[in-house]
Amino acid sequence: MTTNVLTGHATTAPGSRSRFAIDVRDFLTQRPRQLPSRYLYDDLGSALFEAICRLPWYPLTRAELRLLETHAPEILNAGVTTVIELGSGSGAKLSALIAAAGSGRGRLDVHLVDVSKSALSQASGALESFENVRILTHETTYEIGLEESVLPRPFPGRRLALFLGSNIGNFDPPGRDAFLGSVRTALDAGDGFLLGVDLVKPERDLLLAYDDPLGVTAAFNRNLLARINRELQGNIDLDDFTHHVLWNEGRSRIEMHLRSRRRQRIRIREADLDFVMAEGEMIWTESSYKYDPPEIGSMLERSGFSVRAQWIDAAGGFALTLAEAV
Ligand code: AVI
Repeated sequence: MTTNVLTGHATTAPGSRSRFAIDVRDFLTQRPRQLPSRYLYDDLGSALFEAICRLPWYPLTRAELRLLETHAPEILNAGVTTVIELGSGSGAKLSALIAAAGSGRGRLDVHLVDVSKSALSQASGALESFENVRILTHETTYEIGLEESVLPRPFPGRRLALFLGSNIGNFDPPGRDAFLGSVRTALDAGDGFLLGVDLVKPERDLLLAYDDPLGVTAAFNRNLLARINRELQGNIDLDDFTHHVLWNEGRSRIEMHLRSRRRQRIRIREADLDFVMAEGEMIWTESSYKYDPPEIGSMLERSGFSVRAQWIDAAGGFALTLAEAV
């Protein structure tokens, strides 16, 4: 089976529309047909994802926030002088962390890395009222942003890289290990890495989180087809596709698909594509891997980190792991 190579949930950078066209062509002609999940996040997709994070059936965001607030003084102790958040989103989590760290925290340089300009300006706004915090933004991919962030070390102290929201779950295992390796390479021994990961939980709860009764996740998924129509001049009738979610227990991942309701011909002019989909045929749009707490420690250790603490939110089935580069 061809693997869906993912680089996180970032919006495509401006001007990369032809990359989108190339990827749509490459991935839709593979078997199984697929689309990279990063393209789910255009403006509407990002707004729908924000709404998902508020749904009662999607506990990840609230669970992670509880853990960040509870353990902030340990996470952001006085030795940390540089924070690098990979995929800053709205900045709400980092704000909560800094606020809850209280007076124990010293002066901070905060690097926000995101491909979305609007996410960076929202996150900068959320952080600007903190004293002794200097904000530096990097409108680029995780990997490039990380390299840029570690270049200047204006004052002594440790760096702390954050990768929250279980974004690691959207990487397939080889991509995940490559990503963790690149984080480790960018950091110095003694620097910290905080990783938020969603845990394996009962199938019923997982399916509800990704196929919510309000249909917000279905809209998030089908919006990818609307984006293809709009940006690449596709002729896809959204009503001809349903949101389909399954728990692949063997691979420990939730899979999101778009299932064709009938045999239909799809034309996407800008991607130079014209093909027929059979009734019931699917387009695989996202994988969301779920882990057990010990597996998180093992993957970090394999990548050159040593686990310093792991905190679990049992109600939300979520783990926050603090590791140190060794
Ligand atoms: C961004 N990412 C961690 C989310 C997840 O849970 O895999 C994306 C998402 N897809 C459907 N709901 C949320």
